[in-house]
Amino acid sequence: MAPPQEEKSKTTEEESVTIPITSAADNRRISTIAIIIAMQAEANPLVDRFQLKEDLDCVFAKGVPWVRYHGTYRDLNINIICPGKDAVLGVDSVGTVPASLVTYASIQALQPDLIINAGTAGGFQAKGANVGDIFLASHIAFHDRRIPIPVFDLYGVGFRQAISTPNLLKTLNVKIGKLSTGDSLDITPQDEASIIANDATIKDMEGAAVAYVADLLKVPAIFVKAVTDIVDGDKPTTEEFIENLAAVTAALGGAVTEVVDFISGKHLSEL
Ligand code: FMC
Repeated sequence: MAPPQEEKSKTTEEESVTIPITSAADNRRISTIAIIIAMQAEANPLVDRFQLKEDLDCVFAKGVPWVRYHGTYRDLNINIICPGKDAVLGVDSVGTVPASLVTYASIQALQPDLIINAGTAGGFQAKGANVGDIFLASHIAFHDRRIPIPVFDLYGVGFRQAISTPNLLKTLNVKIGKLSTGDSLDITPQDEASIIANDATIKDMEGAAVAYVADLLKVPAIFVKAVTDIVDGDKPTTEEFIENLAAVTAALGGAVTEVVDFISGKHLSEL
């Protein structure tokens, strides 16, 4: 997660976080990528596009619902990992706990050169987000881990930076913004205050958990998020999310394909 060429980041929040300089060893040609996706509907277009096969002889612990699709696309060894369906309720295992577990297990099992966390998100129109927009997250933080004790407060926010990808940004038709993560689809007034403090443009339920684990294990990560709903708009989030999910996941699939096409044949420093 270390941004190349930056020793320290800029805002007050970041001042307490020293970010290590990327070592020469980090500048390898990207060969294996792990794409972490929370919902099956978000993964399906990409599984088809890259013609991936489900791993039936699973690399993960026996009995977990986590699903891995894998295959070769161009020169890349591509893995899509979903936390799968809740064993009791049968719904996608969204949220930070499953996301951090699958990220950890995927890094241990696959040793990826790069993690891509792809998914849908809510967007703030006051910060320039529209339904269907694709964002690359520059920074990631939590908005529902309130610990009002000095230093623990910063730990709760868990501020991280994605690797810097200036060339990817120049090439793709995407926006850049800060991402804030919490374990709820809805938003409370306290969440809203934290999201504003995080200066976030988009809001999801997994990004900061993936960022935490990627940073922990020193694997570079990027975050591709497609906006399904406008958080500060008139429509109720759940209705808008469901209404737009199919179209927006198709757009997400297209964007992640472009990202993967761009990554193919490149070193980390070329992103
Ligand atoms: N708030 C939080 N999460 C989401 C969102 C919003 N307005 N829109 N879409 C999402 C994402 C989350 O990351 C979950 O994976 C899923 O979609 C909603 O349960």
